[in-house]
Amino acid sequence: MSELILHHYPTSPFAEKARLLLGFKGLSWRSVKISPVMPKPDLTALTGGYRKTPVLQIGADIYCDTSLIARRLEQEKALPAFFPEGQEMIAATFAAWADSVVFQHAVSLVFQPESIAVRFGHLSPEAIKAFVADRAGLFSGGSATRLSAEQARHQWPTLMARLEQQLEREQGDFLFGEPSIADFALAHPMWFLKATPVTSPLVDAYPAVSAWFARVMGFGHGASSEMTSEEALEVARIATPAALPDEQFDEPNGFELGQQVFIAATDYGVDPVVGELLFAGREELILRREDERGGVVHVHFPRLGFCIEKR
Ligand SMILES: N[C@@H](CCC(=O)N[C@@H](CS)C(=O)NCC(=O)O)C(=O)O
Repeated sequence: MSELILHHYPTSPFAEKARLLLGFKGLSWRSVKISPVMPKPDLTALTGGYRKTPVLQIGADIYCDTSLIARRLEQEKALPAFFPEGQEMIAATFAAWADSVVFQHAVSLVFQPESIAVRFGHLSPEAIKAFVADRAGLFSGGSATRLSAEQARHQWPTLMARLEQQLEREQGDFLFGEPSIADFALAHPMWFLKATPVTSPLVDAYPAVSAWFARVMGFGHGASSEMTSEEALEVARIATPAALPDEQFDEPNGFELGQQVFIAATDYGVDPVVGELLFAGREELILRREDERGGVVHVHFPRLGFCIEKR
């Protein structure tokens, strides 16, 4: 059986989400550290251009986006579930909202000048400049627009008051009683804010949220051991991609299997990946591509938030 390989870096909130997903399932995994800024030649050799963090690799199968990574981990180990029976839609939809709306608030709050000064205080002015330029590139060409810090500060108390009330009144220990993907998607923006004393009070002021956050973090990260990016490429090169899912689905825009297409995220980090469309299902799209170093790989994307274009 192929190992689970997570390509990530320590300070990434979405990587923290993925690490907690692995911890919740009690899985063992290999950890490949990637750069927080472009270029990422060993990662894009596997993905074909997708640059966001994190990426999950299982042999020669590459999974982009934590919403799909969660579904793949659920296949790996069904219980405890991210999508508890009867709550599949509410959990997934809440998670998508937290991953976009709540996360974008957290980004704007963390990137306020007072916060940047502390968070990036250890970096040289040149390194900060390079990071800011990289993130400007990340956000160019997509549908996501940066929320101003002022608007984020203005709206944050409403989001947190609603959350505090939900958690105070909920019978169980988690957002919707038992844990679900919703908890992990909401926890990583809080984790991002809690990283420095400047933004931490934005979470700490809410006791029910703080107690819930501690419970989610308590799932930990599972057991991991380091792997180099060269080793991960070699794993992909010698592996054969997994069999395609067995699902009947009519592709609504008429794309045909075998066709050469581009797939890209629509919000930000919209770098297109070129390949042969192998599978298009309700939740997932799969491209086949060949890389000089990684060999034949299948790159998996969620349907939601990604687009397909004819090559
Ligand atoms: N929808 C994506 C979002 C991932 C994301 O925004 N990751 C950030 C880091 S937290 C990123 O890619 N930043 C740029 C980079 O790492 O190159 C997911 O769920 O995986």
